[in-house]
Amino acid sequence: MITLILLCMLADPWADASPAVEYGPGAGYGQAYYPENILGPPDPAATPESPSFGENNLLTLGTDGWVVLEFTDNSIINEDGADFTVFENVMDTGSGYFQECAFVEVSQDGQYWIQFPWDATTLEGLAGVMPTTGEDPTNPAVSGGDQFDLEDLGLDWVRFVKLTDCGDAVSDGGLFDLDAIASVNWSTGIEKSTTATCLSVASPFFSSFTVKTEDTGTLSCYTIDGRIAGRWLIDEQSATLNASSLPPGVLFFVLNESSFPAVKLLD
Ligand SMILES: [Ca+2]
Ligand SMILES: [Ca+2]
Ligand SMILES: [Ca+2]
Ligand SMILES: [Ca+2]
Repeated sequence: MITLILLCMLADPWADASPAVEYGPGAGYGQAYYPENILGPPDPAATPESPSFGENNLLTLGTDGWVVLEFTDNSIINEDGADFTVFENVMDTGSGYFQECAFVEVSQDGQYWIQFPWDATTLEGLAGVMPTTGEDPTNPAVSGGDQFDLEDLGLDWVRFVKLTDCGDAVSDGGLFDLDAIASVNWSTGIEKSTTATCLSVASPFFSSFTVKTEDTGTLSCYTIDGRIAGRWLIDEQSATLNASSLPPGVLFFVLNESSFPAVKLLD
């Protein structure tokens, strides 16, 4: 069995990409700045009394509109307490909060989604409820925004978050304006393991990796077109190797090729 743990040195806790969006009626605000205005940290100038504004900071989804955010250099993982925070431009008006809400779903593969349970009366389980403080966005004790705990869904980790404007399902102030999502508990490692002698990896962003194997021997790395990209002698059951010379794209790692069935090409 080989286990590869791929580590990225340049990871951050923020959402890194937005692979899909569908706007609803009333959308438009912030579209010229999408997706940069919903990636990275929340607006550092935001306070409860003077929340974020400006199309470079916010994206309005429109009635029933939705957007998917992807974490490509980190995963959100389940550890004690809240695991990520969603920031909207909720305003403290002095007589209450002006709230525009969204449903929150998470996914490991971007295909299968699980929604956080929500309550239309208390707004619990929705995003767009609590204002942003401007303090450390990765610390739920001070950050404000709306926290979500993967424990509630029985998930160990996710890499996608989907926000859907509540439309008419919730009696709120209007249209949800997304500022950012911050991971609270996160990991830069992506673990792949196999009981076979070969596994493939499609991530070009890792800068080092750890190999764990029950067998020692020679680990070879090939590109998808069969060129050798790296070869290492694994003489301990755990070794950390530098990946900086590996090309991007799909890579195949084979432990002890002699144990790999030979293929003969016919011409
Ligand atoms: Ca990130
Ligand atoms: Ca948790
Ligand atoms: Ca708003
Ligand atoms: Ca933003």
